[in-house]
Amino acid sequence: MFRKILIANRGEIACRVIETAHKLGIRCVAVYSEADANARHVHMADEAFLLGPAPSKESYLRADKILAIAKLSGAEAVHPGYGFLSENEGFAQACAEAGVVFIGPPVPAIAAMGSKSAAKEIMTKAGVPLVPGYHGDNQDPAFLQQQADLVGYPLLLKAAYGGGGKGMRVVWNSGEFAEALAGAKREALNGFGNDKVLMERYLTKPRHVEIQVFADSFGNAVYLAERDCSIQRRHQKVIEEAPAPNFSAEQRKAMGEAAVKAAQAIAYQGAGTVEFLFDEDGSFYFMEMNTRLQVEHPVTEMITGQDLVKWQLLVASGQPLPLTQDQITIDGHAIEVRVYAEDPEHDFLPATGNLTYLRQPEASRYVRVDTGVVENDEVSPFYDPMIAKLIVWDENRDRAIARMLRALDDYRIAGVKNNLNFLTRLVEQPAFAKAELDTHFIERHKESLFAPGQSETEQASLLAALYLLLKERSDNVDDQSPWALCSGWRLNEVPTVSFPLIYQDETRLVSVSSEGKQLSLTQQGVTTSATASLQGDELQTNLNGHQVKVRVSQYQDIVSVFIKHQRYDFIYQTQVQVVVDDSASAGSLTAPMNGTIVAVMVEKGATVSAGQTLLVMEAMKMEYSIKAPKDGVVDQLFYAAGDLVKDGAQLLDFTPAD
Ligand code: MV4
Repeated sequence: MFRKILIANRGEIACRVIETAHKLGIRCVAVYSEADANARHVHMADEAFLLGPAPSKESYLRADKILAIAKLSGAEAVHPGYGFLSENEGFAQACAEAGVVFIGPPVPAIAAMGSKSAAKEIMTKAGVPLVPGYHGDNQDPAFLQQQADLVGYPLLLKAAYGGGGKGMRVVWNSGEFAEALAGAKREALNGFGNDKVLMERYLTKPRHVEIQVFADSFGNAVYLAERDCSIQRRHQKVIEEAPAPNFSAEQRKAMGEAAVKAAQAIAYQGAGTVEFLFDEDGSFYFMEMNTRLQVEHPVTEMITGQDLVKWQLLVASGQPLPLTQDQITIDGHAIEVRVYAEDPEHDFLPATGNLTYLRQPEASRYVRVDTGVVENDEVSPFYDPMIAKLIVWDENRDRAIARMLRALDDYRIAGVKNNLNFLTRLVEQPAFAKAELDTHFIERHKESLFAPGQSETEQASLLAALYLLLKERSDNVDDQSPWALCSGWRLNEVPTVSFPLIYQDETRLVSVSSEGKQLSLTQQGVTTSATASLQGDELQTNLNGHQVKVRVSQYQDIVSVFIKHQRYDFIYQTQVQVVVDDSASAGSLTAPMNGTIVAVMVEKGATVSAGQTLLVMEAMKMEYSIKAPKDGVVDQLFYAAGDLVKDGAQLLDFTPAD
């Protein structure tokens, strides 16, 4: 086994690889860009080297630098993770030439799968089923039209060197073909520098089912069940699960054996994935083979109990596969969702920013979180905005869904827009429970997936106000200053304290008054009686007899209330108006709480009018304006800016005009 490896990647997959390597006693060398100097993968590694500036081209794609670092650090092998250099033939070749083991398939196997049409040619010869179509070299438009008419419609044009669904065109009838062909060729040339296309019968409602395969250098090859990855949007997987629902043992075996045949046809070694389209009638067709460890490998690990990174390390170091086909069994059901920094409400625009608050569900035998970030990390615009993969396992699919919903509830992120709420809606879809899966799932259910949720803004703003109130109180209690000896807030001396909270550009005013522990909240004329306690980020409240427990986080002036996987962000304006009760203030004005005088707005002897601000006080992060209750004269001022005042202290002498 290797003593030391280099991980040529970042984020969750770099962390994932380091975890297994460390379990096996292997030292890890990380590489990082300037944006990742403090990243989790760097901290987890035993040593780390700077590659260069943040853009991938200047860092994680610098094959030359990475190899030089491998040599320099004495790493015997390089794990490329997924993305970046993982399927780069040139890099795998350069590793071989430098005497560093590339933890992946042999160079010719990567090369064989690089061209879709060449891959299909190989698979045809190997007897792996393909969608009927044409994928030959003759690209003459008239010839292709002829072939298209033979294949029949609807038909799909694909770029031979394409990927990710780019350069695909559906052709519904013969008359549309010529124009679609020209378009597909143009797109293929622009996108992939080669205008070769292939065509296939178009399957209108397929499932994406892929097989995990593994092969060693002794000619052994096995499959580790399948994954259903049908729930995608724009060729980005969103949910993956294993095993594929409603799959018979016979189907699993047939597809698994076809995948192994595919791997053997290209003398594969290491971890690979063979993708199939699975048609409604139960037939399946080879689509492509991914020559890397995939993002969604954890669902396979959860149902097989195997560590696929360990398998990769074993095979790459020249050892045989740890299990034979007969020894590989599946147990239960696993589901993975990809937690992304993105805005589902705005066409899934990638989001960036600081993860000001990040709470993950607790890991257990049922719940796994694969992530490369920690609280306060930045989601930068330079890389894939995936925050984490949330994976659950249970005895069956129904229970796994329940686990997932609970885990999503326990996942809380503030500071960056994310898809947690969208994922919850997906997993909650009745059609998902019924496993009515195909590649059009999201499109088909978009109405309910994007319907405006039942808004609980009213309740959220009450909770935000309660949080701020209790936070203030506990901050005062924790205070080591002499103020801590005083009774803290005596809210009953404040006729009304208002919390102005801005929610989606609208200000909501929540007024709070208290009598001992009993609080009274008023918002838009509606009064709610409440009691509340705050422990860390957990706010427990009783609102008109309904006990609720929610989590609240605050970052600077943003207060985030989490109610049922929905996040409500309020901007808390710290300028607060204290409406002083007339009768109580005849002759003098007193401090409504312990605090600091921020500004004295009038001079001794000044004639003032009712409502005019006389003093501004600050208590924790809030400012309070002390206003003249009536027209009158300020006879005496007792404090200056910067002075500390105690709750109840007389601030000034005031003589009303009448
Ligand atoms: C297809 C197809 C229907 N019929 N081929 C999309 C990405 C590329 N790897 C293959 N893709 C498809 N090929 C035939 N003959 C439908 C898709 C497809 C798809 C496949 C898997 C997962 C999601 C998809 C979303 C749209 C289209």
